[in-house]
Amino acid sequence: MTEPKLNLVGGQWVAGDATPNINPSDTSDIVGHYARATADQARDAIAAAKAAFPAWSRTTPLERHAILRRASDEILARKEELGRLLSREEGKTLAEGIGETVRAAQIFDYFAGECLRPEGELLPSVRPGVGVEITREAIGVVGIITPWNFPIAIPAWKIAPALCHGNTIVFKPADLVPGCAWALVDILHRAGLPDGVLNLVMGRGSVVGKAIVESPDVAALTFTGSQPTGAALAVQSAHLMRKAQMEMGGKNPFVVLADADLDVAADCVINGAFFSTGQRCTASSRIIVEEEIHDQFVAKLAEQMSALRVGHALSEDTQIGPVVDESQLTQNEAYIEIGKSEGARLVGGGHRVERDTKGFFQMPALFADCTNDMRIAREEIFGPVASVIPVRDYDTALAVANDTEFGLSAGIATTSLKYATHFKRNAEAGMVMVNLPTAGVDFHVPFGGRKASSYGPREQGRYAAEFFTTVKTAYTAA
Ligand code: UN1
Repeated sequence: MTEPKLNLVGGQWVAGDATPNINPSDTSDIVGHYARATADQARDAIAAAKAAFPAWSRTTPLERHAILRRASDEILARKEELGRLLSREEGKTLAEGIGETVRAAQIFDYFAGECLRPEGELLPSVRPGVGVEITREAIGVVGIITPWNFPIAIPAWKIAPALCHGNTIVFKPADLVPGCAWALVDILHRAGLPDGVLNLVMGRGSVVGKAIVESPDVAALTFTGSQPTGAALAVQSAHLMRKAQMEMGGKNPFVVLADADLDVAADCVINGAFFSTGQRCTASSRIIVEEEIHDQFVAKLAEQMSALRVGHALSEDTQIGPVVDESQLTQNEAYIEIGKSEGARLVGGGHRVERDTKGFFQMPALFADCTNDMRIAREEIFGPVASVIPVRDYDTALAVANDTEFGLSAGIATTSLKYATHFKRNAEAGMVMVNLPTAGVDFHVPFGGRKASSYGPREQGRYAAEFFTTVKTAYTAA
């Protein structure tokens, strides 16, 4: 067994049950051993974060900037190594792993800059002889709970703004992918964060997550993960009068109009639905296609899909890595059966494939002849499975796109300015993509959705301040 990587509590690395981190491309490959924290350690971490808050929240913008900059530089300098670690523990391809690592570096770079752009307003009162100042203050201890599908980017886009705005952190990464989380915390610790400002507690939601979400000392909670968990955490946060930011599921539509450039449309669908093994909350899972081009488009997709290379995440020619683990793969397969039993036509894919190593390999699956009321068109599958829904015209396409409990991302392929403009205005989603995949977003602009997809203020870019600060209005008699 390799020396286990430990949790960071109050600036000390503390031991816990060492658990193997297994490579989904090759289950005989142990990425490393990581200590699972206990509930008591999580509580110690919260206490440490609380104790560190007064001093950290009063550091100068320049002090915080320097630390975030150093972290960004180190992540970028180590992008090959960290990208490889990411692909090894999560299963996305090496190109995707390195790309995500670069994105994490860019996020720290962006928020290093944000440290130097504090905002405030100074204005006259409506009363004579009184001045008003509006400032933003740090909130306190932020609980950060992240999913397994973006092991470095999502921790980065929660940790960077939390630190930038002067908060302290208790961070629980997904149990399946502690590797990148540990590396990121190690980098920030060495970059000069004072003890207790960033605490790492790896482990299970039922133990570590529970201790965090139940603590009244956690002043704000930011979570990305499944819809039912996020909804429960939002309710619990309301009871504690705590700020909550929940990024949950999606059932993202991608509309293909008859006037679309079908090469562009097919690229958007293949990328949006199947890259990163479909394991993105922004993945396109409902492909809504105008009847006029339906058969031609489905045939085109089927042809491109059969050429997709599924395999070991670290093999150079792999385009789609494995599913993250056995239970996710079993769930994907269950949905394939549900789709068939609902009367959808499986155009291709969905079956397990064997490779040189033992991993969770599944061919991407496409269903045709779907209706929007089928379970495969309503429930988030979180795997490489997409459903094609034929529609008569644009108006029906828009109605079907919006007929979902979710509202994260919505895409359209069209060459018509009229339809593109109408779709941008009328899609009930937080993010709209025209001739681009529904997944794959910039780091400097708001991220988030509507309806059951998101709860609370947007993440990323300047808008992150809405969640990571609280506004103060101060009146002074002259
Ligand atoms: C992206 O599409 O680039 O968990 C990011 C997720 C999202 C991130 C998607 N929160 O899949």
